[in-house]
Amino acid sequence: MTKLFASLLLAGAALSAQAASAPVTVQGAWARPIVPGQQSSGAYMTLVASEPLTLLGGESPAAGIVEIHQMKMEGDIMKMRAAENLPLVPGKPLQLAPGGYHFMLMDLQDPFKAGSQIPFTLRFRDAKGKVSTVQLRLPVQRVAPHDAHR
Ligand SMILES: [Cu+2]
Repeated sequence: MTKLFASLLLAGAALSAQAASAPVTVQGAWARPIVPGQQSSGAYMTLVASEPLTLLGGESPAAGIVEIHQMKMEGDIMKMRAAENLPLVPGKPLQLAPGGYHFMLMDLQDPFKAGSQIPFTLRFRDAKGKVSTVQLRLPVQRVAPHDAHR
């Protein structure tokens, strides 16, 4: 494949990603405020896909680096590690919540003050390899929204 052809394909993919929002609903999304000196924040939400999707990651102008992380108890120690992507089973909620999967926001460009909102983009890939996105605004607050699942 020539370089030109490859870049045309990429441009096409970017256009279709903007045209179609991913077939997924996002519930109870929020991000944690930071205290002075803190270098990172976490973002949490519940995702329900209506077709098989893979969560590829997230991005935000408020953070230079966004990674999918997983917290897991290993013996007595809580460990955090990066996950490259997460598969979504249609109709089965995938929870990103404190103590489990979460988005780790690093290289923060925003003070993440309680009461503010952070733009956030989720990126998904469907079974055919097509990439789509969902745009959100994450409320910055100290606790999870209560009525997320009602
Ligand atoms: Cu983390």
